[in-house]
Formats: sequence, C-alpha cells, structure tokens
Amino acid sequence: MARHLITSAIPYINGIKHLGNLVGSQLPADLFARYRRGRGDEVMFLCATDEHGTPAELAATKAGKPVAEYCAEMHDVQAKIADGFRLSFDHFGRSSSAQNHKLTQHFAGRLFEQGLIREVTETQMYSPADGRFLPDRYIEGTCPNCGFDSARGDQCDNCTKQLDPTDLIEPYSTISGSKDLEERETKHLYLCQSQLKDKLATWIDSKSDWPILTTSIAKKWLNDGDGLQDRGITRDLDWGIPVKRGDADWPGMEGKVFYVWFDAPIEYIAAAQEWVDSGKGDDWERWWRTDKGADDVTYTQFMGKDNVPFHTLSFPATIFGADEDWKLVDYIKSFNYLNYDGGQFSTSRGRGVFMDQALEILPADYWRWWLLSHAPESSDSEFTWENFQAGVNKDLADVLGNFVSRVTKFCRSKFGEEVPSAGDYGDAENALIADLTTKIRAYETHMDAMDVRKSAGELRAIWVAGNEYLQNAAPWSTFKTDPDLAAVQIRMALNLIRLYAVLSAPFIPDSTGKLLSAMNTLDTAWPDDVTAALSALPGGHAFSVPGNLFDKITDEQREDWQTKFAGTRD
Ligand code: B3M
Ligand code: ZN
Repeated sequence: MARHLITSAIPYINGIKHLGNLVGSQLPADLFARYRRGRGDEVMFLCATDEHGTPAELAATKAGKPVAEYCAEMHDVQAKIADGFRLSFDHFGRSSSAQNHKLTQHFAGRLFEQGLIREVTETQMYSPADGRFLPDRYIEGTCPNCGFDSARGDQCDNCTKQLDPTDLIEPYSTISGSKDLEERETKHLYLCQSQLKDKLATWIDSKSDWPILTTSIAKKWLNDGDGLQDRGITRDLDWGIPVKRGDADWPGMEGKVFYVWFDAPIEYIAAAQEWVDSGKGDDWERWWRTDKGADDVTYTQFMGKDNVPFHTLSFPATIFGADEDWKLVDYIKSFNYLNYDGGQFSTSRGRGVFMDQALEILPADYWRWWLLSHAPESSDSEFTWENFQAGVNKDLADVLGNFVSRVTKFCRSKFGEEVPSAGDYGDAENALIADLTTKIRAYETHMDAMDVRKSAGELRAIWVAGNEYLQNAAPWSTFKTDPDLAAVQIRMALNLIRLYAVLSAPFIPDSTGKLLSAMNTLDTAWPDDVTAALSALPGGHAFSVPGNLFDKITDEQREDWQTKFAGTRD
C-alpha cells in the first residue's frame, strides 16, 4: 500500500484566514489527502497553528489577553473553522506544543554539534520606555526604499522590501509609540545556511518534476547575491521556544527564543508526535524517520508562493544540517495568489471574505468547488461574486444537482424507489462506459500530478458526459414506448450517481456523502474497472430521492454579499 505524508503550511494564529489563504495551502492539501485515501493509500495529513513570533504577541496584546491564553483560544477557533470546511487533518497541532519545544531544541543542538551555528553580536533597537528590544513587527517607521510611513521592522507592506529594524527612518515602538530608541548590542544564533548551499542546489536541481513556481523561487533565492546568507534563528522575545541545545541551557542565550520560522516547519514533525500522544496513533517515526520505515513514504507539502523559500531552503537546511535520517520533502506544490474583486485579499486590512464569514453564508462544498476549480496555479486568479455565482450555479446546480434530481425523481415516479431490473446495457451504455473510462483515467492523471484546475475540469466533463447520455437516452420518452429500455437507462443513471459520489468526494465531501446515503450504499470503491463500477447498484437495490443538493445563488443574494463584503472587517 502506498503511503503519503501530506502537510499544509501552518496558518498563523493571529486571526482567521481568508479564502485566498485557504485555496493556497489547506484546501488543495485536503483535496490530495482525500484523493489518496480514496485510491486506497495510507495517508498522514498534518497541519497546525503557527503560534510564535511578534504577530502572535501583538495580536494577544490587542485582544487584551495573555499570549498563551489567546493562542489556545484561537487554536480552537481555527480548528473549528477547518472542520467546517471539512479539512480532513489526521491531526491539527500547535507549534507551541511541548513536543515542538523539545524537537526544536533538539534540532538546534544537532546543528550546533555539526558546526552549523555561530553566535553573532549585533546591534538591535532597544526601547528604554518599554524595557525591551523591538524585533520585527514591534517597530515601525518610514521605509528607506519607498518612503511609506508605516513600514514594519521586518518588511515594508507597501513595496514588500525585506527590512531590518535598524533600516527604518524615524522608527517608533508599536507598543508604546516611543521614539526614544537606541541601538544596543545583543547576541544571536545564526544558522550557517551558506555552508549548505551546494547541497541544497544539487537537491533542488534534482527536482525536475516540481512545479516551475516552486523551483523558480528556490533558484532565485539560491542564486541571488544575498539569497542564502546565514540567518538569525533567535529573537529577543518572551513568547516562543526558549533557546537551548537539546536539554541543556545555551550559555549567553538566556531569555531568548527561537525565531518563528525556525520552529514552525519543525512542527510538521512534532504534529505527528502530538498525534501519537493524543492517542490517535501509535507510531510517528514510520512517517518521519527513514531509518524507521519512512523511506517508502511520499511526502508532499502545500503552500502559497511566499512560503516557498522557507520550505525549499531554510527547512531543508535544518534537515540536511542535522544529518539524522529525517524524511525530506519529495514534492512541493505551491500556489500563486487569489485576488479579491479587483484588489488583494488582505488580513491586515480585513479585505475580502474570511473563512468564518464564508461558512455563515453558504455550505463548505460551494466554496470548496469554486475555489479549487479556480485555484491560482499557473498565475494569480481572481474571486468575483459574479464568477462565483456563475460557477456554483452552472457546475453544481445545473450539471450535477440537476442530474441527480431528474434521475431519482423520474425513477421514483415510474419504477418506484428501487433500481429497475429489466434489460441489459446496450451500445449507448457501452459507448458511455468507454468515454468515461478515458475521462476517469485522465482525472486520475491530473489528481496524481496535483493539477487542481485540470482535475476539476475533468471532473466537470465526467458530470457533463452523464448529462449528455441522459439527454440523448431520454428515458422520459422511451418509457412510453419501451419501458424496459427506460429501465436500462435509469439503472445506468443511478449507477452514475454512485460513481459521481466516489469521484467527486475529494472536492465536495458533504454533498457526495448525501449522494451515497441516498443511493443507500457504503460502496466507495474507486472505479478501477468502470464497467464493474457502473453495475455496483443492481436491479432491486433500494434508494431514496435526496433533498435538493445545491441551491442556486440568486442575483439578490449575490448583490447583498457584494455590498456586505465590499468594505473591510474590523
Ligand atoms: N505561518 C505563514 C503563513 O501562514 C506561515 C507558514 C508557516 S509553514 C511552516 O502564510
Ligand atoms: Zn517600502
């Protein structure tokens, strides 16, 4: 049995993610996990909340809560919303877990032993009024590059230039607003990534099957003059994983924590340990240690393009540097951005539709289908309400929903609520089977390759083929002259409904669950043999007519939502 380890980039804890975040990592990762399970593979699908760093501390301060309490609450909020979208994680962990503390300290110790960590004394901004150093987002000022007046210490939001707090012009503390800042010396640990450059370059070069988006970003950073500089992996913050080497204290590093981007990817591994410790499994090493059985695991990561450098270079540097039989990623699927109605989705400005809001207005499957069928793969894509309405109404309501409703209602009225038995499949049915076999094999090829849009397109074509068959067969007319022929046609159509449920489950799991229960079957076997799959429901098999699967989005609803989501959220 093939074994797949799948991780999605772990969302920051500070707030609820928007639909652009969702379609850039968690949702396609879920699609792939569900598909692999559907094909009978063994899957370990992991995600978590990313709880450290200045964003977490600042959000907690804004919420007026101790940061640990804030993170615990927000983790539950995010877990609940993930569940609402039916993200089928085997475990949804927390980067602040005890397991991640220990593992992160272990990796730091290993890297130190391998001579890959050096101590650097540098000057950083210190605020006497706040009694602390001000790293990253604790400091704002004018961007030296573009003149934007509230650039953050780590990056300018206006021109996206990566900054150092000491670069800012007229800097001030975001805690107290104090401008009375001074440069003070502080000591930090640097990961000597530059020593691993050749190894990383060879590794990236060997990945000719990776998406261009992934390799082009990796190569740009590798080859850029300052692309693979040694990087600081510690911070002067209270909240985070205390700097230690294994269990031992790190002299001179008292009161410091690891940088959020150092510990966040390690949480992918720690999440599997949490999975065991919470009683859901009994062996995490067979997923993560190549000396303990993980050598036959295929590991795929999903993420937005902004996270690619950390996953193609920094985290592999940690894994290579530790030199300990850790499972390395096999395939990195990355995504461009989804834009919102003529602009960008923005968490900081509250622009767009956020995951909780989306579920308040429509069921998860509507979003899942539209987002996945418009996944920003080869370029950025755009969400507009018109496009969303059109996609949902056409694909889900007109094509799939309508097929199911016509077939089941017609059968109930003419043959009763059981699969009609008369007759055998003839030429038209055999032609359909041949056509569907081609299409299903193409669908598998696209799903295997994680070509999300192409997969959605092929699935839609599979639904359309059923509609066309029904339209040509026209059982409502044949019934008048040849009821046995109509019985054959309806038996085929009812079997198509079961087949559609199996094939479509990775995209729209709630609706396909309804279809399976209406078809009164637990048979979710993948259609390796399409002929057999289309005879799975035999004559005499009882079924029921499902309630309406998809309601169309009305123009009035669309206009309401357009207005409601035009502004920004507070
Ligand atoms: N939390 C960034 C993000 O949410 C970051 C990903 C970490 S993956 C290890 O986009
Ligand atoms: Zn700027």
